[in-house]
Amino acid sequence: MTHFNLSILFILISILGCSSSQEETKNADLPIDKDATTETVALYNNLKNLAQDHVLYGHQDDLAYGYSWWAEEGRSDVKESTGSYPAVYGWELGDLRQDVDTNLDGVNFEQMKEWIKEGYNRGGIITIAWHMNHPVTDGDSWDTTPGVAAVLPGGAEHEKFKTWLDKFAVFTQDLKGEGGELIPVIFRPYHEHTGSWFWWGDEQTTVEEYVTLWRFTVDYLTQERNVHNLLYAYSPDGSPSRFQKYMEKYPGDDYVDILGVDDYGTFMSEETDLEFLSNNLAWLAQKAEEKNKIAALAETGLEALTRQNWFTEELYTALTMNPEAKGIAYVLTWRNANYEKEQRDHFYAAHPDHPSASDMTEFRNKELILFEDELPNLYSLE
Ligand code: BMA
Repeated sequence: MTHFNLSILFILISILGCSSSQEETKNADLPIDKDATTETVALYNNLKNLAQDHVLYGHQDDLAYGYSWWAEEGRSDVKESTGSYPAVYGWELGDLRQDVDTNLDGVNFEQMKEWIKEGYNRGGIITIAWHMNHPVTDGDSWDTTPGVAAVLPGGAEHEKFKTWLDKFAVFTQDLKGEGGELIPVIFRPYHEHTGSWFWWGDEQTTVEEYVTLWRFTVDYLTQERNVHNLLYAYSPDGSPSRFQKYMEKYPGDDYVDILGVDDYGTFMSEETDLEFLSNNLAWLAQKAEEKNKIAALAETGLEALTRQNWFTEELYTALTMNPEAKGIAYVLTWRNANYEKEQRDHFYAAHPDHPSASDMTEFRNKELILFEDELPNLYSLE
């Protein structure tokens, strides 16, 4: 064969070998994982576009339990209060390391996978946080003994730590949609590290340790475990003294897809500083735009909704007071702990008997806010 014919043959093979998924994603922005699955790339691009006009609403543990029920098919406090499931479903992997089948709040991991599939199949977005156990003391994530140095390469618990990441990798590869495709997940590890209540916290960890922990996690999952259905969300605590440290331990643009923030502090006193939160969200949205990434209010809420109109008067105000704040992609309120099980009012979304249900419905009806039944297809680039 002549050199010319060989070249033609090579070009033909290249064209034929280019899968439809590569074709589909070729003009799209890629997340930090350049081998991310087609659906993950689609979610990244679609969420970024949707954020220009909307903010999606999310709720932690929404399908697993509510204030007055536990693991009942189809139920959701959010749906029963507002008429729709949330657009974003948050899940939690604390205790995954142990040989136990439930997480730290009693949610069964196998059932969790089914709820994740259910939410995804309806078009929702999945995000996972991890109150990871203490690698040295075997305590929980609130054990503030410094622990990061021990899990880094060369550290005494590095091998043990890798087995936890392995468990997580296996968990993520079990998440498949109806067509067998991997379900994209927004992974939000080592959160609120500008506070000092976790073993990876501010006082517990140097800049270098935190950055190395984060980068090791991303590299290990993508390169060693071939996990390619994750977007990575960074979410420092956003209270005044802590928001100033937002970039101090930032792992770098090559390691973060979503610039998030967790903020409960704003709503904890009667003197809530909505303007402060609104300005922080505006700053985040602007930073995300500069970096061609996504911004989010990754965790927030008013425990027990003690101010009935919190959704419209406080949360919505924070999302709109500074017009740039609207640029964030989603907001997630924390879980509705089951009262019978936990004997406390630890809930952050309305439940149908709560007086906030109508206010939450009013929030849902705002043009800016999207719940699940208003979502376009987020998993295709068409
Ligand atoms: C916390 C509380 C805890 C819970 C943990 C993980 O903020 O809700 O009760 O165990 O999140 O879900």
